[in-house]
This record gives sequence, structure tokens and C-alpha cells, in this order.
Amino acid sequence: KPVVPPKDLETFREHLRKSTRILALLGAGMSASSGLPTFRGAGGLWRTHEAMQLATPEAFDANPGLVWQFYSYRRHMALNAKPNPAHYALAELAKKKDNFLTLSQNVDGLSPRAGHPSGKLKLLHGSLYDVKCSEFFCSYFETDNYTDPIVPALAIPTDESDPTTTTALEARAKARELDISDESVALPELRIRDLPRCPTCKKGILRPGVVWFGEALPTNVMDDIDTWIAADKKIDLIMVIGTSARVFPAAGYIEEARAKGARVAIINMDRNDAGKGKLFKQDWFFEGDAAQIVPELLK
Ligand code: BJW
Ligand code: ZN
Repeated sequence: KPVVPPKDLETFREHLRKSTRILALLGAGMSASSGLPTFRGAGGLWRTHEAMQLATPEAFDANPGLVWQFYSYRRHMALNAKPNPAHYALAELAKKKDNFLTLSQNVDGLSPRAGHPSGKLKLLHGSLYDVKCSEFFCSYFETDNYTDPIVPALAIPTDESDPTTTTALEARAKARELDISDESVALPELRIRDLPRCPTCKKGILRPGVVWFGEALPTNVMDDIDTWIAADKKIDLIMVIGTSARVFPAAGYIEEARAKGARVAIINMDRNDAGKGKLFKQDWFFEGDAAQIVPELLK
């Protein structure tokens, strides 16, 4: 049974074939089938904390150890996750279409790993593998830091109590990583001196190079997007994949594209989410798992 209504599939593919200026806006639902949790709804809770509450400068100031445990866990999960068919299909489309730009809110690195051309990929909310100094006076910034854990104190605790083992060495080899997103798993309280420290100013604690609530998106990223949008008076299509489209300025690009004539295609698991009510007659809503639908649409 096809996942997408054949009539919609046909009209979408026809429009895509004719489209020369295309945007894609990605959210956490794009990576859901790679096993990475989304922010809102089920899975949006990390231990007793809402993921949204941890993604703030206030949370980091109040408890940098806890916020680092959250991000260290997410880095570990993302490094061990694989891009799914939606990442690969979109990467192929990006290679094929000259005038194409993906705006990703995701920080997990799965689009680059699927081979998405980097010049056509704008990371609105930064990356889990960027690291920067948390002191306002210090400009230390590092990209492509894949060290996991970034400092020993952030290693995921393991269970070495496998009863079938006899030696400590064997026990360590069979140790299972504990799921620290589950609040019943004990988590050490970290001291400031356990956290990664800035090599430049030697004073600041390092922090993930992601964009928290109330923080500005990277200026060069915003400028590149503005330039791309302004380069022509029309845009043909925007694909909105796996995002609740509630966070600005990211969500604002849907209306910006529409104002330039773009037809909107929403791919989302939840028919009540992602502004379905705001869709026009000429738009599409494809309900279901992005990992299934996106490859189908782009076939
Ligand atoms: C599936 C699926 C499957 C599931 N297949 N689908 C205008 C109006 C009101 C407020 C504002 C405004 N402009 C700015 C604001 C304030 C604020 C904001 O937007 N607030 C709103 C919540 C109201 N914005 C900001 O603060 C931004 N900064 C800013 O505006 O700065 C101004 C400034 C200028 C100059 C100086 C200083 C300041 C920054 C926003 C940063 C957002 N950061 C986060 C964390 C990033 C790091 C991290 O990853 O931890 O970004 S928050 C979080 O939300 C994360 C995400 O990228 C982002 C969006 O979430 P997303 O991806 O949509 O996930 P979900 O969970 O919401 O949705 C998943 C969807 O997938 C659902 O629809 C599911 O149904 C679906 N799904 N499985 C397909 N298998
Ligand atoms: Zn520093």
C-alpha cells in the first residue's frame, strides 16, 4: 500500500520536476526515525526536564553540569545514529537541483553525513559538534569536535554487573551503557572543574555551539539565506519536513517563500501539527514518517 495518496504524489512530482528554485526547511521529525527524539510531545522529556527548558542560556547559567550532561548525551546518540532514507533522498535532490537550499534546524549532523552538499545546507541552530566559550568577552570557537565524551566526566555511566562475568576485565567488556535520559538512572552531579574549559581565556566553561532561546541565529547563516531569497523574485517550492514550525525565525521562512509564490509541501507525522490549518488549496500535506515519505516523493 503506497504511503502517499497517488493523486497528491503525482501533482507534487509534476510541480517538483518544473521547480527550479527550491527550499527545504527541516526539523527534528526528519531525524526521528534515526532514533533521535524530537523536542515537543512524546520524547520531549529528558529525565524530569523538558528539552525546551534545557535549551536556554538561563539553564546553562544555573546548572552547566546538567545542561552539558544533556548535550553530551545528545552528541553521543547522534554520533551513533545513522542518516535515514529521508536524509539521503534530500541530499540527492540538493545535488541535482542547481538552485536549492536546505534550512535545517537540526544540530545532529545527519544531513552532512548523508552527503548533502554543504554549500546548499544552512544550519539555523548551529551544531552539536561546534563548541564555543561561554564568556561574552571571549571569541573561542571550534568546529567538528567529535570527541565523545568531550571530557571524561561526561562519559555515559555503564552497568558492569553482568552476572555471567568472572573478571573485572570481562565485566567491563560486557558493560551496557545506561540510558541517562531515564530519570531512574543515577547521574553524578558535576563540579565546574569537571566541565570542558576554554583553552584561550582559560576562564570560561565551553558550551555547545547551538542556538538557545533568546539567542541570535548565526549572522552569516541569516545573511546567506537572505541573499539566496533576494536573488530572484520567485521561489517555486518549499518542503517543510518534520518540524512543528513554532520556533522563529526558522518558521518565518515558510511565509517568506510563500510571499514569493512558493507552493508549500508539509511532511509531518501529525496531521494536527505543523500549521496544517494554514495550508492553501495549492499546497500539499503528506502525513507520516519522513523517512518513508520523503524518498517516495523524491523518487
Ligand atoms: C515527524 C516524525 C517523523 C515526529 N516524520 N515528522 C516571533 C514570535 C514569537 C516568539 C519569537 C518570535 N521571534 C523570536 C521569538 C522567540 C523564540 C521563539 O521562536 N519562540 C517560540 C517558541 C514562540 N526564538 C528565539 O529565541 C530564536 N532567537 C531569536 O529570535 O533571537 C532574536 C535575537 C536577535 C538579536 C539578538 C538576540 C536575539 C532562537 C531559537 C532557537 C531554538 N533553539 C532550539 C534548540 C537548539 C539546540 C538543541 O538542539 O538543543 O532549536 S529549541 C528547539 O526547537 C530546537 C529546534 O531546532 C527547534 C524547532 O523544533 P522542531 O525541530 O520543529 O521540533 P519539534 O519537536 O517541535 O517538532 C517535531 C515535529 O516533527 C512535530 O511536528 C512532529 O509531529 C514531527 N514528527 N516524528 C515526520 N518520523
Ligand atoms: Zn574563552
